[in-house]
Amino acid sequence: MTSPEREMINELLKAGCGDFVVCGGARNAGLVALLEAAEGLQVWKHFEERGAAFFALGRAKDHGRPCAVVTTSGTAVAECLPAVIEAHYTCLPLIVLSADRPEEFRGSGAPQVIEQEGIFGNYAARSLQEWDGHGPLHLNVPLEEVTVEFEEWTAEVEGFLPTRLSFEVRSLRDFLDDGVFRGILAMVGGLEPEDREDVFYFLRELGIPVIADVNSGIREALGDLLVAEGAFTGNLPGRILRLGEVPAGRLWRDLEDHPSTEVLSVCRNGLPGLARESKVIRAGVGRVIRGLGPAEKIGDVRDDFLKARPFFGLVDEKLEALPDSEPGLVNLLSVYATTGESLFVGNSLPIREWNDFGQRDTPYARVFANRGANGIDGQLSTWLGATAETPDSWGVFGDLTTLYDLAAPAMLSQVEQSGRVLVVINNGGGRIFDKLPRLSGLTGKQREAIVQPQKVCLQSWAAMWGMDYLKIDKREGFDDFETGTKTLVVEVIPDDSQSAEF
Ligand SMILES: Cc1ncc(C[n+]2csc(CCOP(=O)(O)OP(=O)(O)O)c2C)c(N)n1
Ligand SMILES: [Mg+2]
Repeated sequence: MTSPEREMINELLKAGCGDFVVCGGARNAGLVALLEAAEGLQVWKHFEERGAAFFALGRAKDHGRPCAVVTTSGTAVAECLPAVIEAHYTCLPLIVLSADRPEEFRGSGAPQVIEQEGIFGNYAARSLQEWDGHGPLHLNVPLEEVTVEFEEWTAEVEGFLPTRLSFEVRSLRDFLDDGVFRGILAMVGGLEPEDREDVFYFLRELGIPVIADVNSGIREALGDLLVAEGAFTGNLPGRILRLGEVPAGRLWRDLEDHPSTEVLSVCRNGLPGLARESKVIRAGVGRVIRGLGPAEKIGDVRDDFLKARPFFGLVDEKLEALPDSEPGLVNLLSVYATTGESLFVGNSLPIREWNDFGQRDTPYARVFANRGANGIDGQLSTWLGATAETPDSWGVFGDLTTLYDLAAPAMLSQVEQSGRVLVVINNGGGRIFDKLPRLSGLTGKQREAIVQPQKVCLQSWAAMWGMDYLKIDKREGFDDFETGTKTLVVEVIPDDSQSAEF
């Protein structure tokens, strides 16, 4: 027997998708039932489509192959938009498979009928034929009637073969050759796991200074090459080579106003990440670097920047003097997290503070973040998807970021929980906005509307989802830290007055 449901699933299997997150509904019941009856597929269940789509994005981050979220018709489809956007900018193969009512229902106002066809606009390909595997795909299936199959069957998932990205090494070579005379700084944002080793050895051979974000996965391995971003304020080099995703720090944004610094980006999405003039190579970063062949040391350039090194010394002194400040506690967390198997760093201050204040000696086994559109939505869900099969996983999030994704722990019973640590840095709102110089003159009322201060305690939320809980408001609080078989929520409350001195 063949049904539209069966045909659609077969297409996805051929495209290399063997991982599905299903959300309940009547219109997609045939799809869900078919997937649940299959041998050889991974099927996750969630009731909330926004989180489900981010979870699916996390799965794609984890294994690099497509993962599909399966929704019913109506607003359920629309809930997937934020994750689709994130997948678009990070070039991840997230698939949305949405059940729809037949064409004649469009525009009728009938129950649960919305304009689903093309709802994601330019963010997603609309057919397998136009999909290159480097970003999201939306397949919308109009169903006359729902066909539910009850029999078990065996699914055969084929290999996933995304189109190869360009292979352009010449502009990179030219950029490096010229850099000898102008001074080159490398800025490394998030990297795909398979690119990390190549980037690391390449930078070591070049011997140039590097500002590396924690989600590059190489930050802590760089040793002497790693320099602090703060040291470059007002002291920009002639050239910047950016590898991977857009770096999180201030310096990258400042480049917007410094056109005299030439920038070349090598990244998967081919977007320059700057509105002003710069160059970009759209490519798998590791592949282009391998194509370049052995890199030659760019002799004395590094010496120009050695003066930047002491900057870390100043940071370390402050961390010691202010141990219960937010940076101080983040630093301590960064040491504890080295015992984990993986680390997800949330947006807003967590990723920035980890870059600036995290330990710099021990690389993390696997590191993730969502830096495509810098959203604070879906962060916990993405983390759970990315580490569904990994024990001892650490995720570090802001308080508003956590409050945004309160239903994410619904997935906990389906994922590996042993040694899982969910850290929430509860500084009472979106405190990144207190750091923005442009916002320093706000009145109390204006500040409240932007920072959105809050005073919730996460203990009962932890209990609600069966998670263990530990509250830490000073360094010594870590003495009680112990992971177990259940997820442990660590609510970290920094000392505001110490944080203010940073
Ligand atoms: C979906 C979404 N809404 C709003 C924002 C704007 N935004 C950026 S950071 C932030 C505050 C986050 O607060 P919290 O998670 O507590 O982190 P903190 O700034 O305190 O580190 C907001 C609202 C965003 N990035 N994404
Ligand atoms: Mg906060």
